[in-house]
Amino acid sequence: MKKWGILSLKNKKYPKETNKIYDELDAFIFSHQKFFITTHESPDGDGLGAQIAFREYLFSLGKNVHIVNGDPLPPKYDFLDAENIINIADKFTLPVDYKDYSLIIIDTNTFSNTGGTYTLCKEWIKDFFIIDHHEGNSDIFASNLVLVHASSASEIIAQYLIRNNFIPSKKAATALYTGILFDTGGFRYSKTSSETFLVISWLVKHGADPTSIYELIYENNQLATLLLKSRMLSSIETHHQGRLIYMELTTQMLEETGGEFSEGELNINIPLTIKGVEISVLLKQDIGGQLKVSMRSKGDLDVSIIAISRDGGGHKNAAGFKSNLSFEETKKIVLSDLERFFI
Ligand SMILES: [Mn+2]
Repeated sequence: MKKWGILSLKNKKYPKETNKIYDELDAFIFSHQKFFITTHESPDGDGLGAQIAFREYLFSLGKNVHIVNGDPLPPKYDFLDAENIINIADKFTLPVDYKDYSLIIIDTNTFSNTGGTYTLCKEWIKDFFIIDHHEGNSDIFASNLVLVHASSASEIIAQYLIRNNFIPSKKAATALYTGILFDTGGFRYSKTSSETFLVISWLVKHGADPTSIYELIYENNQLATLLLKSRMLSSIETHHQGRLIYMELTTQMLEETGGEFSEGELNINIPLTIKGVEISVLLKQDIGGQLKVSMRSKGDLDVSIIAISRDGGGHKNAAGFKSNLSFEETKKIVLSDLERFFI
């Protein structure tokens, strides 16, 4: 993937290819009037922030826009959707002219990962456009803006809005800031770049308030979240002399603590704070959901290889896949797959 970003745009060496990438999105927007915007199932701060800001941009161009997601947003993001603009696919009434709509998919490169939205649209949607920063290439065949060096989909959208001289409202700036804050783990993960901070500077200039967003995201937890974390930490097993930590998030833990699945998932990052740990693996299942495997790694250990070999996806240091097997069998498989890193 090519170098890109604000710096790149100012650098005469790169304007052609960078603009070409954005030109495709310009062309897609220009050639359609009506849009649904969606993100992956179990939406996170990044997908939500990006779609809220992108909706505002499309509105400013006089387009018809509906956000339609497969799952509700986690309660801690309610502040992003005070006006209730996010629709859930299984409760959404399609407009009569729904066949005139095209679809913009944000923060996943696989249409089927949009869950309920995929079920709602797959039979009749004619045209869709992917805006994403994940590796893996399931549905990248035609129109897309996939920049794997970007910290987040929100960063890509922000860059695009800057490039198109769009001035975001405080609400849109807050949404994008939240997306970047979430996907960079508070500006810590490896794709956090100088360009990330340039975008952040632009967002703060347009009204995103770092202090209040921090408090809303990180100091607004429920007791149930803490109890769920405690149960998950009790499931920890160490392997390979403490270099790999395995953990579980089961439906039983969710039922007994009342914690949210989306909160529990985030605990996968905790084992990486332990000295000497190189890989963290989490087997997780939401109530009524499918068993999923998430992997996090440090440095050059590329866990996306394992995820892609099992029909999943992700980045070098953060990847996952779905499993139709039991917890016990899935655990056996993933631990065996990961042995290659410890030979
Ligand atoms: Mn993301």
